[in-house]
Amino acid sequence: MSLRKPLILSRSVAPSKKIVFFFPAFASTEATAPLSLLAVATPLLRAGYQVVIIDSTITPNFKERVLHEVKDALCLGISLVTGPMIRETVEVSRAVKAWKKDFPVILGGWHPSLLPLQTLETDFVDVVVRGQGENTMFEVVQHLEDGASLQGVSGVGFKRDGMPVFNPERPLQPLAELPPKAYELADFDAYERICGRRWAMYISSLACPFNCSYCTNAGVYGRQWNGLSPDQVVEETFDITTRYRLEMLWIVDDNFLVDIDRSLKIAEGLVRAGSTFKWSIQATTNLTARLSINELTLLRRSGLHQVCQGIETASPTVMKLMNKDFQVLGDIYQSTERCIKAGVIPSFNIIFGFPGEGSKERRETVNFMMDICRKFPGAEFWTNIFTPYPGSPIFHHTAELGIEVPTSLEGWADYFPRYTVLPWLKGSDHQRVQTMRDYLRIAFDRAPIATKGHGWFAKAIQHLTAYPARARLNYDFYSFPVELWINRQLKNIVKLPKPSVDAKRLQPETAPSCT
Ligand code: B12
Ligand code: SF4
Repeated sequence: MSLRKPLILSRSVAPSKKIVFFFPAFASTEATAPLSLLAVATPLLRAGYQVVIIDSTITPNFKERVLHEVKDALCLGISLVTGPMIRETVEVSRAVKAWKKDFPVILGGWHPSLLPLQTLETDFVDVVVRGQGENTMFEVVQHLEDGASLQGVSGVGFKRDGMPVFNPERPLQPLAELPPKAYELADFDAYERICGRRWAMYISSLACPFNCSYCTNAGVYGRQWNGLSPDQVVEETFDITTRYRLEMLWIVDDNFLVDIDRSLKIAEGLVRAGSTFKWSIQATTNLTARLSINELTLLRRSGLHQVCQGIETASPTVMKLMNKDFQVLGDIYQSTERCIKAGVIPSFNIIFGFPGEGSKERRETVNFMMDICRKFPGAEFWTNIFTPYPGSPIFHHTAELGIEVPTSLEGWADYFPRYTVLPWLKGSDHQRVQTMRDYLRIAFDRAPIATKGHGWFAKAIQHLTAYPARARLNYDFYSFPVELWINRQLKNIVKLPKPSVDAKRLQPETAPSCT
């Protein structure tokens, strides 16, 4: 006899074994299967449920597809992070609710985890899953199938008589205790048609021991770094890349190098296994700096081709404000040199407009970027504008910083570091920084991790505009941006790889997420 409490979500169809997931477009051409949903799918598949994933990036008629698939399904799960993904989340959920008001819509991922109450207060959201979703979603599905209340399912927020109810959080599980991701659900052919590369994401460790003030990581994972054993990583990555003929894996760990010994053992294992795929990692600059040239060479031999690092600022004042005391600029020069020598691309992220960054501090950062790129051709930078994410330490100070934060789920859709306008960086100042960022883009070569770059013609034109762009950055002069105009024209002539099937074009600018 079931001791579970009565229904919270009334259901007018017979229980189904089919679960539909939707992954909204994330405004990047770096397209591959969403790891979050592949993770959540495994326990369901193992228990005999049918799982359908509809990823908007490879499905232009995604709304119709979702509406079609939910007809005989038990529930709809959506994965999202803060920002533009919310737009399609709203569109699809509203369409489903218009079809059947009591069809369960479950939201999971970083945004619902960080703002669970506000998310649950949205009319079309029935359940939010906070934190790791593998076991929580499985239990939610079982309860829905049994017609039971979600009371007692840890990690879940749901509605009772229209009022939000939150169960206690589910304790974090180490990665090694979680099941492998269901890569078999991924349509790698479709993703390849979008971005020109056949690749996947893989995760080998969770969390990060640091607590940068703009980062949400500590808020979710509590700085409790834990990783898979080298043997497991080697075995799984070798298997996935062989089975699905992948040329590349993007290891999305927040800080892959926390255990350097583990990293080197993974490299040794991959060399021994004779692997041929390329892989890229995210790591902090201080840990990359600990790698000797021999160690980097070993990593390179094993396929590592890029280390993505979040420098974020070169101003000592701002670095302190960001709580990045672990970072030493001098070390970055040395490790960049070693990376380039070993054949590993050092790729860096920068945040402009952090509170406390004035024009002097911004100049220090731009000078540093240019110095690195000039001294070490091959090093690359990606820039963003500071955006205080919920869950990050600095988010608690938004009111005193004069930043108005959205008060509803839908309001967060425009929250995106590509465009962020801040009280201290708006109007012509904001425009100037955006133009400067455009010049930084064309001044030095850089390639997105997971899309095929432009051809030789585009590169040649870019090189022609690179030199005047560098001069402008030197003189901090951005009026009459003719080189940017030339580049835009070029983008219109030389198209990115065009998908041959029904795939949707997204904005070409990519924004790798780095530590
Ligand atoms: C890979 C990645 C990307 C890739 C995504 C590629 C792709 N094809 O999916 C790209 C480069 C596009 C990207 C872009 C951005 N990203 Co990003 N990204 C990541 C990264 C490194 C890994 C995500 C991942 O797959 N993790 C592995 C999976 C298994 O974990 P997961 O996603 O957390 O999923 C688990 C739970 O959240 C939950 N869950 C997730 N979805 C669902 C759904 C349901 C129904 C359920 C029940 C559970 C559930 O269960 C899963 C298994 O436990 C994370 C950092 C991180 N540690 O996760 C940042 C992260 C998600 N990104 C972040 C940000 C800020 C961005 C950008 C804004 C960066 C930028 N500068 O532009 C953009 C936004 C893009 C957009 N949506 O509009 C933040 C999000 C913060 C927030 N508040 O939402 C993160 C957390 C980084 C950070 N520490 O700040 N990103
Ligand atoms: S920004 Fe990177 S280094 Fe800093 S806490 Fe987040 S994951 Fe760690």
